[in-house]
Amino acid sequence: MFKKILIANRGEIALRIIRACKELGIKTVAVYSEIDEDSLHVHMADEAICIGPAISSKSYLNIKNIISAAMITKSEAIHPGYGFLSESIQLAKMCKENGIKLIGPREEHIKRMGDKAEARKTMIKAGVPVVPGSKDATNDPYKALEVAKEIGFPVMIKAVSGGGGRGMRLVYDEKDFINFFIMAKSESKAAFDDDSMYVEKYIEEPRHIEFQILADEHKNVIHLGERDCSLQRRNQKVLEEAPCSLIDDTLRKEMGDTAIKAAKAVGYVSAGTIEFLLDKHKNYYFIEMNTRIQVEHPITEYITGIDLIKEQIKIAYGEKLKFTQEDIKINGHAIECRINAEDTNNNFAPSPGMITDYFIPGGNGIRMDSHIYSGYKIPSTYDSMIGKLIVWGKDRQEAICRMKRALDEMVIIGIHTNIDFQREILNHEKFLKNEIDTSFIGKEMMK
Ligand code: MV4
Repeated sequence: MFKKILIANRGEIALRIIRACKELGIKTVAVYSEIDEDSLHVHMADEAICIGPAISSKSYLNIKNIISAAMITKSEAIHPGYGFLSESIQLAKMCKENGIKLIGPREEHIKRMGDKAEARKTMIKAGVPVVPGSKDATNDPYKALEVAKEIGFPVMIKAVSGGGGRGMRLVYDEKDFINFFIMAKSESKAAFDDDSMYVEKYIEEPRHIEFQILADEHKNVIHLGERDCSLQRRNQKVLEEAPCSLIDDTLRKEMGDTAIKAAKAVGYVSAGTIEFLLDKHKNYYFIEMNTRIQVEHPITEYITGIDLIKEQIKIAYGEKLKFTQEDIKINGHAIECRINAEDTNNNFAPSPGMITDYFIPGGNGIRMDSHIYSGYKIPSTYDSMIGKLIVWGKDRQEAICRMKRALDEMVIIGIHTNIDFQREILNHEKFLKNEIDTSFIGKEMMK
């Protein structure tokens, strides 16, 4: 097994990876920016190296400094976590050139799945259902309009280099298409330096369902069930749950087999996520593949009993998966509430600052993945998520009840948080009746 791993991330996911390494007997190296000098991952790691100033481009996105830190500390592998460099082709390249193992997918997988139009083509060839839409990408609004007219409005304009909702635009009426396309294309050019776009039929009020995949370097590929990530605000997930109560065992097997087919079509290795849209008639369509560990991975860990970060590390070391698809059993129901330092009464504005008091909920089936502590100063430099509260229950009702109790116990003094917003969701009649889809937060919670 690896002797030392460098964690190229910060916050709760850096802690999460350090904890998995410690349990595997692996030494850890933390990297941190100047403003993160007192962050918990720095104190928890065996070694820590400052890689630059607060601004991400000069620290957590600074590939040269991260590779140098790995060389200086003789780290055999780098775990990028999620966000930052977790889907960076350049990091994958530099790791390969320097004989450092990147714990995650290979460069060609990141490239192929990072191009969302290419990913569609790969899936069509593999017989994976995709949303009706463009065969090829284009930056020509009139060519795109022809595709839109063929598939029929409403349509979704998407950026080839986008993903996660970035560079996406919904168009209901043909008369708006050209202008919306030109705007989306220029946003994509500005954000990703790529103005290639594609068009899909808009799936009305779908569920956003993602299947967790584990694939080793010996062509073994399994799925660990699904996560329902439909509750999103401005394409940021707010609350996720597993399993999705709309999916019965028959549909789960069918969608899981399709997710495995998608991963095999790519020749994928490591942990990955196949994203589907599930419509009201239970038709499902591939939309994206994420080639990284995801924020919401703990709810899958809770219902399957599998430590996904440890599995990623073992796969990267070349080990075979120790279990087959038949070994994977979904037990109970898990919910994750993202805890953000934001002022929900002030348009969810970030709320950085000093945490003067902090009490973590406890008891049966409660997990709090967070790097905050009493006396910790939340910087304004990075995103506002300060932790994830995850609960497990024998069924959805018990999980909801437990989550409400945990949110009531949680104390975070000194900053604003979205805890009350989470509580409102959990008390909402439509949520309790599981009558939710991707429009729920926009329609029901932002009135
Ligand atoms: C869609 C869609 C409906 N139809 N594509 C959002 C993020 C990215 N993973 C893809 N997403 C979607 N793609 C088609 N053809 C609905 C979503 C979607 C969504 C859209 C608007 C507001 C919230 C959303 C939450 C999840 C998924």
